[in-house]
Amino acid sequence: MKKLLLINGPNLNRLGVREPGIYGETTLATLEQSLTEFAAKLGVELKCVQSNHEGEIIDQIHEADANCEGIVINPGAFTHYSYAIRDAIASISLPVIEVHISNIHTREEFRHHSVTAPVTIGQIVGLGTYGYQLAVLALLEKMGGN
Ligand code: CA2
Repeated sequence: MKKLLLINGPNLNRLGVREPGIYGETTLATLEQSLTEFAAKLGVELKCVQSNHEGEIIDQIHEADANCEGIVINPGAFTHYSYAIRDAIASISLPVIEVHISNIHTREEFRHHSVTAPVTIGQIVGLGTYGYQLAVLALLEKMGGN
């Protein structure tokens, strides 16, 4: 069975708790459960992790290189400045897709730039939590369908 890793970065454990106008009303637990079910229907085992810590995210990326076939990552605010997470993604051989729930290009200037996107195969922004499903589909396509 194909294995994918979902990584959600800092503050995404607050989904559905605050700022529903920007991030929607879906909680992280609901997002992880529905994406796991969506992936299972496609014959994919999805492991879900969330961390508020840069080093933990880097460790997860390294470990996935040996255990998974692709990564969906929302690095949260680390997107905009973490060269360490960028280097971790560049250090592995898996396809990685970056997802942002909000449209980072219509928000504050500092959110417009991603230092991690250039080392991913693609970035999905502004489509809410649906973006995670699209990322799973795109990874499957990249891996040769199912
Ligand atoms: O749009 C996204 O998915 C972001 O990655 C979310 C990050 C933000 O720093 C990025 O610029 C864009 C922040 C996640 C914070 O999530 C919250 C959820 C509910 C309430 C407060 C924060």
